Order: sequence, then C-alpha cells, then structure tokens
Amino acid sequence: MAKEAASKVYVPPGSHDEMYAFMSGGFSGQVSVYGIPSGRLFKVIPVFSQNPETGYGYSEETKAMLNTSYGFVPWDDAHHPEFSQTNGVPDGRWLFINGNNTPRIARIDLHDMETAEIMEIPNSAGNHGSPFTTMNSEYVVAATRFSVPVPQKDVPIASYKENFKGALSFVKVDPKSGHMNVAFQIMVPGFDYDLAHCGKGPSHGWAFFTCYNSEQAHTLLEINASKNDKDYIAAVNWKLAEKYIAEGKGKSMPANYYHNYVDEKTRVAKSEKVQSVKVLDPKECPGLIYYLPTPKSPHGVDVDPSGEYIVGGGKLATVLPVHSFSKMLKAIETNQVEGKIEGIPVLKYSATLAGEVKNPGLGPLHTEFDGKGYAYTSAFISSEIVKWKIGTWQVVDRIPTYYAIGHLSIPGGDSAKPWGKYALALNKVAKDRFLPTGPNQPQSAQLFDITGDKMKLLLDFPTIGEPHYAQMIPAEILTKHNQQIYALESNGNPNGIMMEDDAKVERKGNEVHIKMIATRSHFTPDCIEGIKVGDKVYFHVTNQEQDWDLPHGFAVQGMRNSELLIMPGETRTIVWEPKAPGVYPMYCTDFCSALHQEMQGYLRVSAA
Ligand code: CUK
Ligand code: CUA
Repeated sequence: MAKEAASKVYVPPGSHDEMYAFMSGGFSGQVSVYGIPSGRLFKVIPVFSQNPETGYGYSEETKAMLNTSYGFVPWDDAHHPEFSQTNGVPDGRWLFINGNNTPRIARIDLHDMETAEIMEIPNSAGNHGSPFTTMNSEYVVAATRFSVPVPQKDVPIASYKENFKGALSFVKVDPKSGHMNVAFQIMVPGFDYDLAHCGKGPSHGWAFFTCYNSEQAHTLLEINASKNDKDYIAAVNWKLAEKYIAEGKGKSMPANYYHNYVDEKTRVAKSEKVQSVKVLDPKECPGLIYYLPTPKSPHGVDVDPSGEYIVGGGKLATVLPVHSFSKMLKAIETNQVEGKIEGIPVLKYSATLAGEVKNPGLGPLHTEFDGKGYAYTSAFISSEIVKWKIGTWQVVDRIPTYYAIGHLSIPGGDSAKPWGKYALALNKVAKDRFLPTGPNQPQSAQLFDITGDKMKLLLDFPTIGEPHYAQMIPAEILTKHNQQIYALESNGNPNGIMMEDDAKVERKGNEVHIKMIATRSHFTPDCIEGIKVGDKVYFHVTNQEQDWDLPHGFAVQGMRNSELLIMPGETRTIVWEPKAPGVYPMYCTDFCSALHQEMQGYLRVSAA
C-alpha cells in the first residue's frame, strides 16, 4: 500500500510536478504555491501582507497595494483562491483571493505570480463568501458574513433587526486587463451570507449564496442562530440585475473604498479612492433574488459541472440537500412560494429539491466534482470525505481525513470541466501527523487518489498559514506563459535607469534619490558620501540582468523596513532614514554569482 502510494506522489529529482496547487494562507494573508502530487512548496505570494523577503508592502512600488479606507492594513485573513475562467474552465490567467477582515478581493497575475490588484468591498464585513467567478469571469462575487449597519452608523447592537443589512457584491472583471470594479451591490436582509458559487451552463447568469442566522441573532450565535430548521440559499439572477442597472434602477450610494493596482507601464502600484457604489433594492427589482430553504445553517454551496445541481452543505444538517436549477425555474414560474422576506420570495423546499444525500457524514461543508458523475463532500465533524453519485444521491465511498477537514479541492472541481484525478483535503487540525513543533502544529493537507472506485490516501504534507481552500490546475496551462524576466527596454519605472552611466545621486532638500544599477557582481554607485542624519534616502535599484532566475537583493545595515529583492529588468525602491553619523555597508542578499560576496558598497552619513 505505502509503496503504491509512494510511486504515485514520487517526482524524481529534476522532474516536474503534474499540477500546481494554490492554497490560501488563511491568517497569514498570503497564497502559497505547491506542486502536486509531490506536495513541494514552490513559492509564497504575499497578498494582504508585508513580506520582508521580497520587500512587498515595504517598497515604494508596492506599498499602495495595502491602502484601505481604514488606512494601511498589511494583514488579512485569506480563505478562497479562485482561478479566472473561460467557458467555465480555469484558464490560468489570474487567481482571485479574498481578504475577510478588511473586506477586499485581490487579483494575482499568474504570468509572474505576483499580486496585481486589490479591491476593497464597500458596505461589507466579513468578506467570506468570495471571490467566486462566473463562467467567463464576467464577475467575481462577494457576500458579507457579518451584517452591519449600511451605511455605517452608531446604533445599539440590539437594533440588529432594524438596522443591519447584508450586501451581495458583483465585482466586474475587465476581460483584457483583469481590472476589477464594484459594478453593483444587492442589499439583502441582515442574515450571515457565508459562501457562494456561480451558475454554469443553463444556470449561467445566476449566482448562489448560502446564508445562516436567518434568526438574525446578534449574540451567542452558536445557540441563537441554530434554531431554525432551515436557512437559505439565495439565488440571484445577475443578468437581470444588469438589466435593472441599465434601466437606472441602481441607486448611487456614497461610499469610501480603495482600488489599488499595479500600473502596467510603470509596474508601480497606485491607489484610487472610489466614492460611490450602485445599489439594488430587491423590493424594487422583482425576479432578482429568491430564497431556497436549505437545512440547517448551510456553509458551502456548490454547483455541479452541468450547472443543473446546486448542493448546500448544511453544517448542522443530517442530509445534504441538492436543489435543481430547472425545478427552481419552474417553481418561480408556477409561483411555488411559501412566503416573502423583505420582498424576497421564499420558494418551497419540495419545489426545488432534486434529492437529498442521506448519511453524508457529520458536519458536511463543501462539495467538489470529478466530472465523471460523482461528487465529493467534506464532513468536518466526522472528519471524512464522502463520495456520492449525482442523480441517485447514493453514497458510494467514504474515507477518513486526519483531522477535521474543512474544504476539499479537486483540480477544476468547481468548474464546468473538472480534470479530476486527485482530491486534496485541507484539514483544520494536524495533531500527531507530523513531528511536534511546540504548541502550534503545522497546517495539514492530504492528497487522495480518486481515479478508482475507492478513494486512496497518497500523501500527508504540512502547509503554511491556514489553507482554507486550494485550487489546482494542470502545470502546462501556467508553464506555457510563465514570465522569466521583465524586459529592461520596457521598464517604465520613473526612477528606473538602463545603463550604469545613468546612475546618479540627486538631492532634493532633505531627500536623497540614488538611482542605482545592480548587476553581476556590483552596484553602481557603490560608495556614496554626502548623506546627512535626518535625510530620507531613496534607493531606486534597477536590476540590469536579463536572465531567468537572477534577482539581486539589496539591504543596508540597520535599515528599519526590509530588504529589496529585485527581479531581472525591474526597479524597486526602498527608503532609509539614517539616525547616526558613520559608514554603513550595503550588500546584495541573494547569492547571485561566484562573486556575490563582492557585491557590496558603503554609505557615508555625516552629522546634519
Ligand atoms: S472556509 Cu472560511 S471558515 Cu469552509 Cu471556505 Cu474555513
Ligand atoms: Cu547580486 Cu548577490
């Protein structure tokens, strides 16, 4: 058994993995990149975090990425990576990831695997139900886990029912540039909107959001938000929403949020303030949104590859309800309604139900698909993956996970065309699976083979952050457009220089700007005098190399922010404020050639 498993995950030295896995970094605010099936870590992509390894969030070119309406926020809680899609298939262009705490959605460019854009989401709190994409990434959607007063105001918490609202956000993605903008929001009753998935095929044009706490409790939710037999899946007709917006039904509401992005020409991050958002009120937009009753505090909502079935993961439920999209349309047509909540029709459970999966494990959360007619559901409390057949709703296999699985992931498993083959369990608890590392054990992933009738455990491997969710994609989709260098001749950084002859030191008042070249194996200039205590020294370092995998590092003794790691053809800037006279060494931190140790210099600082 172990030998067979080993042969399936063994990637011989010098060989490449079959797939990439992008994992959310949870409360590290990052995304990590692994090889599958080996479980080898390739890269950590800082997103909602500062990274002293590369200077992300410290360098002048990247700081603006972390601006928000709350100020500079270099931390977040990232849960759900999601690939951009073309015709419902992950296309390898971008990866979106949510920030929960200071509601944001980031876009990572998969050519260079760097964060390219961060959009703040207004009127939101607990941006958990995001960023799930429509079939052609027309939109990424977002939902508010915590309802809050909209607009924010000082009200008693006990006035929750009157004053608190949820918002479902539709963030438009430009098909060429990937740039996001918050196209519109739908204001909904103050429940807790947890997760989402968009329709595909026949249900393309719809998006589905789970909500719990339909009790609208604001204290002791573990008891008070678990009373109702059923909560809801909210089904939103976003194509109709577009029509309502075109007809002018969207009210422009004042708002204050940031849109940060890397300018394509200069590769310098910019911040823009956005001051309004279009809002739709379901009361004025018939047909826009319906509630599908779903037992009991549903967590995940997942749409099968055909787009017909919508699976709710009721974390406190004993069955897994599967809604039918075509039955839902019929129920709407024939008015199978059991009531209305703030203008939103509640459809009858029996009218939309396709089937219930019996015995889906305790605490079912999330479902993914293999494209061969099977679904795989993670069950948190019973700590297992449960495989069941679409259409018969029969459980056909189950396998334990170690321990307490949250999400699971199958390559393309939430898309229209899953690649299948593997399932990855993202476990909440590692306990005894690895060597002990003090009170805090590593995060834990487990890889399963799902090619046969029976699932097989292949590999345990530790991960960084808390990987809430991951997405996997065949390697060649990304390797064919991997960016190896930035072309020096198209370096548009205003402080970039092409040649050593252009290197210079300029003083503007108490600012000193040093335009510097880094190349194997020296800096130009490398001995700099004339700096004074109280100066603000800007090092604008251009890496002149045009070879793949040849960054140079840059650090000055006692510098209080971080180093720079400058990619070939790139310019990065860091600020140093020397506090005392003296002579300070600077050096390249990345071992770049046989003469790397010679890649150094001195900075002389004199009294003011
Ligand atoms: S997740 Cu965020 S609480 Cu089930 Cu998508 Cu782990
Ligand atoms: Cu450049 Cu070491």
